[in-house]
Amino acid sequence: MTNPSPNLISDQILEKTKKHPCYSADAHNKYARIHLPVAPNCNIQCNYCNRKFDCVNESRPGVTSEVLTPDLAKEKFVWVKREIDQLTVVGIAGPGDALANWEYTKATIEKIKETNTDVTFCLSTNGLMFPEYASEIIALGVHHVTVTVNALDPEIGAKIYKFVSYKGKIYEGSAAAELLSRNQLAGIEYLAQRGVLVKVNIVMIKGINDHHIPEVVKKVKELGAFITNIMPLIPAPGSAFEEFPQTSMKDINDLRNTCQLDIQQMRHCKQCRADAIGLLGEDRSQEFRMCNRQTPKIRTPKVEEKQYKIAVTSKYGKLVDQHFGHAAEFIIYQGDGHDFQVLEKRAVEQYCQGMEECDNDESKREGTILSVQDCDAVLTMRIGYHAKLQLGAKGIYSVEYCDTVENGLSYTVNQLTNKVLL
Ligand code: CLF
Ligand code: SF4
Repeated sequence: MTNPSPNLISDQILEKTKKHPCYSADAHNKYARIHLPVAPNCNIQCNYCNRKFDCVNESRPGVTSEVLTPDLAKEKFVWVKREIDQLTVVGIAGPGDALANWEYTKATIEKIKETNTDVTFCLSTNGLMFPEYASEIIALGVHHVTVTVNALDPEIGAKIYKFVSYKGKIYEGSAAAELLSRNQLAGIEYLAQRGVLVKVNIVMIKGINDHHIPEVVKKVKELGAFITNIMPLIPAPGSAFEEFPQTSMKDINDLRNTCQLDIQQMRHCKQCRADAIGLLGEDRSQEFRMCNRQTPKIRTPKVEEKQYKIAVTSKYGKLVDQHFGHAAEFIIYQGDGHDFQVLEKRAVEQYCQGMEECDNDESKREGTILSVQDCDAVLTMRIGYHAKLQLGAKGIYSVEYCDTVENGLSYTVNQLTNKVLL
C-alpha cells in the first residue's frame, strides 16, 4: 500500500500547516500554540508515565497542568488570543488522553469554533479510542492529529504498557499491546485517507523498542502518516521506568537520521506541557493561569431543587486552588446550584506531603475519603488517579476545577444534574 495522504490534503490545510509550529519547522519560532488541558483521564497505563503528572506522550515528565472545563478553556483561548497575535494552533494534549475525554475535547473545540474560525485544532492521543471517535474527529474538522505508537510487536508493547482499559475490560500483557496497536494503526489509516495530517510520536526506550522503531516508522508511513517524532525517554519519578536511563539525544538523532530515509522527521519538539502556551521554545503558561485572572460570575440555569452536598478544597475559601491530597480540611457546602451555604469545615489528615509522595499513602487516603463519604461530590483543583477511583467506587464524583468556589459549585451541580461526570 502506498501513502494515501498527500493528494487528499487540501491546499487550505497545507497553508494552515505552514503556520503550525510543530508540523512545520519553519513555523516553530514564528507561530504559537495553546494547549487546553481539558482531558484529565487516561485509559491506558504506559510504564514511563506517572499519572500524577501530564501525559508523557506529549510532555516532559513531572509537569502538572491545571485542568479546565470546556467553558473555561474557551475563556482562556479568548484571553490568550487577545494577548498573543501569532497564536495559530489550539492543541488538546492531556493532561491525560484527548480521546479518553472525548466529550470534553469535542465540547471545547465546538465552543472555540463559535468564537474563531481560523484557528487550527490539533489533538494528541494514545489512539485506543480511534475506532469510536475517528469519524467524529473528521466531522469536527480536525486535520492535525498526533498518536503515540511505541510498538507494533505485542511482545515489545507488553514491556511498555501495563494495562489497557477498553469498553469496560482491562487488558494486560501482549493482549493489551495488540489491542492498542490494532486501534492505533486502523485510526492512522482511516484519518490519513480522509486528509488528516497524522503525526506519530514514538518514545525511544533503549533496550526495549529502539531496534523496533524503524519498523514502526515504515508501517505508519505505509498507512499514510505525515511525519514522525522520535522522542527520548525521560524517566518520570514514580513510574515503572523511573530507573531507566534517559535516552541520549545522540541516539535519538542517529535514529531520526535512519528513519528520515522513509519519512520526514520532527526535530524541534519540546515535549511541552498539557497547558503550554506560546512559541515552542518560550512557554508562557504561567502568565495565563486561570486561577490568577478575574472572572465574571457564572449563573447556571435552575434545573431542580435537589440539595447537593459538596466537599471543596480551598486555601482561603475563595478559589478552588488546592490539590485533594494536600487539603488539611474540606469546606462542606450544601445547595441546589444557585444558592449554597457552608455547613461545616472538616479537618482531615493530609496524605500527600508533596508531589513525590502524593497518592501513595493508602491508609491516610482512605481516611480522607471516609471523611467525605456523605457528600455527592468533591470539588478540587487536582486529584490523584487512585483517589478518584476510590471516590467513584463510593458514588462520589470528583470534579477538577480551577476557578472561584462559587463558579465551581454551580459547575459541579450542573454536571451532577446532567450526569456527564466520568
Ligand atoms: Fe500540541 Fe502536539 Fe499539536 Fe503541537 S505539541 S498537540 S502537535 S500543538 Fe509540538 Fe509540544 Fe512536541 Fe507536541 S512541541 S510536545 S510535538
Ligand atoms: Fe500517561 Fe499519556 Fe500513557 Fe496515558 S497515554 S498513561 S497519560 S503517557
